[in-house]
Amino acid sequence: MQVVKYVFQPHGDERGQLVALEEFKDIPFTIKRVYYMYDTIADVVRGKHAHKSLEQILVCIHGSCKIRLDNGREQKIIPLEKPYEGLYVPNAMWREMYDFSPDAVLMVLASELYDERDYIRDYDEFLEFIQGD
Ligand code: T46
Repeated sequence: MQVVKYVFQPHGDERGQLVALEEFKDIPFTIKRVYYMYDTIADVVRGKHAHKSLEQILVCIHGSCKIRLDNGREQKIIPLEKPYEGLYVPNAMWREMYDFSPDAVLMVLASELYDERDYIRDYDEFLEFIQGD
C-alpha cells in the first residue's frame, strides 16, 4: 500500500512559522470542508470507517496522534506529529485515529461536504465495497 504524506512549506521568520494550504497547489482537490478534533480522550479510537468517495488530508497541527490505514489487504500505521505534514487518505480506505496526545489537534481538509451516506461503518461492508471497486 502506498502512503502519501505531504510535507508542506513552512514560511518561517523571526516571528515564528506559518503554513498556507491552497487547493490544487498544496492540496490535490477542492477543499469543500475543514474540521478538526481536539480534547480527544486518551485510549479512544476514532474513525473506524471508510468513505465511498471522500478524499481527505489529515494534519496534526498540534500534538501528535497515529493513523491506521487499511485498504482491505494491508495495514499501515502512520504517526502524525508535525504541523507541516499532511497524510492523504483516499476513498475506499478504512481509517482509525488513536494515541492522541492530550494537546493534539487533528485538522482535516475534505473534498466533500458532510454526508453520512458516504460512510461505510461496517468492516465487512467495506470489504464487499472494495471487491466491487
Ligand atoms: C474521517 C475522520 C478522519 C458533523 O456534523 N460534520 C462533520 O463534518 C463531521 C466530520 C462530523 N460531524 C458530526 C457527526 C458526529 O455526530 O460530528 C460527530 C463526530 O463525527 P465522527 O464520529 O464521524 O468523527 P470521527 O472522528 O470518527 O471521523 C471523522 C470524520 O467523520 C471522518 O470523515 O475520515 O474523522
